Amino acid sequence: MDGYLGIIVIVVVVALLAAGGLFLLFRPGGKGAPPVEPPATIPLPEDTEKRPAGGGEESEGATTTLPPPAPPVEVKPAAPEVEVPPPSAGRMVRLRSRLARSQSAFGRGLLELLSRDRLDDEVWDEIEESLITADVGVAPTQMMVEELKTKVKVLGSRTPQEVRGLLREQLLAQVNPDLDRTLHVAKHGERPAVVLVVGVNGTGKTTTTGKLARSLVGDGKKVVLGAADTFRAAAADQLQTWGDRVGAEVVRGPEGGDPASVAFDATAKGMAEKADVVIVDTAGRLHTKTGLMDELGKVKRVIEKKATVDEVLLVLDATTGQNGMRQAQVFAEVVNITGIALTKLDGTAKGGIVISVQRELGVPVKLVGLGEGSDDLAPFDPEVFVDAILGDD
Ligand SMILES: Nc1nc2c(ncn2[C@@H]2O[C@H](COP(=O)(O)OP(=O)(O)O)[C@@H](O)[C@H]2O)c(=O)[nH]1
Ligand SMILES: [Mg+2]
Repeated sequence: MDGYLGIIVIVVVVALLAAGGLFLLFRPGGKGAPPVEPPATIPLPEDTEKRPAGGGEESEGATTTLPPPAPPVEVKPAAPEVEVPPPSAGRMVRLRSRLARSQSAFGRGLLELLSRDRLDDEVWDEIEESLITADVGVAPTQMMVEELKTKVKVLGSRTPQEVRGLLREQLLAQVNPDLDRTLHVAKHGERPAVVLVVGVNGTGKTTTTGKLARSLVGDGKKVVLGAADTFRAAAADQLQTWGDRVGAEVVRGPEGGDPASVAFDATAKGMAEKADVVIVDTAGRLHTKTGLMDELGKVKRVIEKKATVDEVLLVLDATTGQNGMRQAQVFAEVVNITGIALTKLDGTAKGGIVISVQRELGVPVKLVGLGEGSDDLAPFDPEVFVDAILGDD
C-alpha cells in the first residue's frame, strides 16, 4: 500500500510539474504557442503586443510565482487541422517522373535493341529476355516479339521515331487501354458505395486505403473508413492517422475482434452519416485458403446485409514479382476481385507486371502506388505508363 501511495504522490507531482511546463510552453508569446489573434472588432491600443495576454493578472496583485495548474483554455493548441487533398485527376501525369525513373532503363534497352541495323536471332533473344526480366510474362512476351518481327520486316530500315512508335503500339496493346478502369464509388441513392481492400500483408493495403480516402475526399466525397484488420492494434492506429488528416471517420473494433463486425459497423456508420464511400481495410493473413475464404467471405456477406460491395481491390506489391502474383491468385480464388491496386511501382524496374497481372487475374489495374507520400496514388493511365517507359521522343 505504501508503495502505491508513493507512486500516486510521484504521479501527482509529475502531473503538476508537467502542467506548469505546458503553461510556460504554450503561454501566449511563448515558444510553441500559436499566435493569439486579438478580436478584429475591438480597437486596440498601440502597445497591445507587449502586454501579457489573459487579462493582465500581474497588475491585479495576484501571485505570479506559481503557475496555474492548467493552461488557459484559449491558448490550447488547436485541434489537428483537416487537410484538403488534391483531386485524383491528372495524378499519373504528375507522378510520371517516378515511373520514368524506375522504368526507363527497360524502355531504353528495348529501343536500343530494336534500332539496330541487323536484327538477328541473338538480338531478338535479347529483346525477349529484356521483356521477361521486366515481368511482362512469357505468353505476352512471345506475342509481342512475333508482332514486332513482322512489323520490322515490313518497315525495313527504321527511324528512331518509327521504332518508338512500333514499341509503343505493342506495349499499349498488351496493357490494354480498352479495359474499364473506373473505380466504382458512386453512391446508390442514400446508400454509400463500399470498397473492400484485400491482399497479402505488407503489400500496402492500409497505405492504399488511406491514400484512396484522401483522393476521394479531394474529389469532394465523404468517406468512412473501416479498420477490419483487427489482428494488430497498430493497423487501426495507422488507418486512424490517415482518416484524421482528411476528416474521414474511422470505425474500429477491439484488437483481435471480429473483422466482419467492424466491416458491418463501418457500413452502418457510412449509411447513418450519409457518406459517399465506405472503404474497408482488411488483414492479409495467408493462413489457409479456407481460413481466408471464411474470413473475407464473412466480411463481404455482412456488408451485403446493408449495402453492396462495389469494388474489391486487390493490393499487389509490384516489387514481389511472380511470387507476389501467386499469393494474389489465392485471393482472387476466394473473393471476386474487381480491380488491382499495384503498389511500389516507383521501386521496381519490373513494370511489365502490369501486363502479366491483368492477364493472369483477368482484372484491370485501376490504381498505382508511386511512392510513400500521401498523394502518391494515381488512377492508372495506360498511355502515361507506356510513355514513361519509353521516355520522351
Ligand atoms: N515506395 C512505396 N512504398 C509503398 C507504397 N505503398 C505502400 N508502401 C509502403 O509499404 C509498406 C507497407 O504498407 P502497409 O499499408 O502497412 O501494408 P499492409 O500490411 O498491406 O497494410 C509501408 O512502409 C508503406 O509506406 C508505394 O506505392 N510506394
Ligand atoms: Mg495493413
